[in-house]
Amino acid sequence: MTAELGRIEDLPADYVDELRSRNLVPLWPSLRALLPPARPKVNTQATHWPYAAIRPLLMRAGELTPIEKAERRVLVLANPGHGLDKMQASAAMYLGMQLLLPGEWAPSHRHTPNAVRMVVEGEGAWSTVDGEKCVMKRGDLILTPTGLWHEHGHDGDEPVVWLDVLDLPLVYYMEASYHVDGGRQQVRPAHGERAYARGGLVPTPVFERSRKAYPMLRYPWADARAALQSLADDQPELEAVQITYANPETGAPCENILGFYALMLRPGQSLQLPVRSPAMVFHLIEGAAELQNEGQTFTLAEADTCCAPGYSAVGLRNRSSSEPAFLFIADETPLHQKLGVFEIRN
Ligand code: 1HN
Repeated sequence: MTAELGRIEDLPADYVDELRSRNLVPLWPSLRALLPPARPKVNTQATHWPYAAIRPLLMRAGELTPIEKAERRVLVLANPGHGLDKMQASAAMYLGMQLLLPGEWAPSHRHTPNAVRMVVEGEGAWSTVDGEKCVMKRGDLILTPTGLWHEHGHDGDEPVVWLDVLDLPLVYYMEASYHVDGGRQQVRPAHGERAYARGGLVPTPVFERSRKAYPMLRYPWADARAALQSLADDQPELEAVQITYANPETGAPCENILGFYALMLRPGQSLQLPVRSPAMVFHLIEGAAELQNEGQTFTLAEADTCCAPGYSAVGLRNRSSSEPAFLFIADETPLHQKLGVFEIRN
């Protein structure tokens, strides 16, 4: 059994005052709060952000605030468990819905937090990352890893919206978050998604080895969807039809801190995920789904986003009995694994 420890009130006030005047604090009154028994104190609350609620507010932001006054026109998906002003979805994840209107340009910069974009709607926008022009189509995943220049532009004629996922809360907490502004990037012709278009076949320069830490910056949805579909067809017994967005040179997660995945739920499928330490974010790319977490049930429509805390069970269900459902997932697994705190509890 866990013993009761002494409280701050048990100590003479003059003693506590003297400690504090010397920048000292007794540990024992706070020890149980710092290390709760068996399971951490988790602030992240299961939260659902329906796209039907976000979209009109985002379009209104497009009318209210010109891009020059926003630089990035984003509504942040803030978890109430952390307090909305903290603008975090979980301990390490930030989420935002970004709007770019035809003809707009979001200028080039680079920063220490890692980002990805998951394209939600619209055509004609592009993101230039490290000199590589990445077209944005629904369901595409585009990386902007730490330190790489990135800017967004739009040559089309309809609003384009994407979901930003960053490890900003973690990098900010580490007092390592900053940005640098830059000029327009020189666009280079090469594209990682073409060089690495076939699994297991990796470009092999004879005269020089590519030293790029992030060789592939755009993961087209058409390829990810086809990979899930062939996996499901090839392995009819496979319970979780899931792929990881990986660095094609190393097989490691495509970014250092957060992990990114796509999951297919077969028609009518229910899937109980194991209880794991990292928090997770779910974004429905295609289909109709339901998510259960800690006694709550969220009905997900296309383009809805949801988060679930770590150390809790998540259940997913495809609401359609005839069509598959496709989810984009972001989580804190690479971070937990690198720190040695990753756990699966089932
Ligand atoms: C950022 O650079 C972008 O480049 C989007 O589109 C969202 C949120 C916080 C900090 C930097 C972008 C961001 C961000």
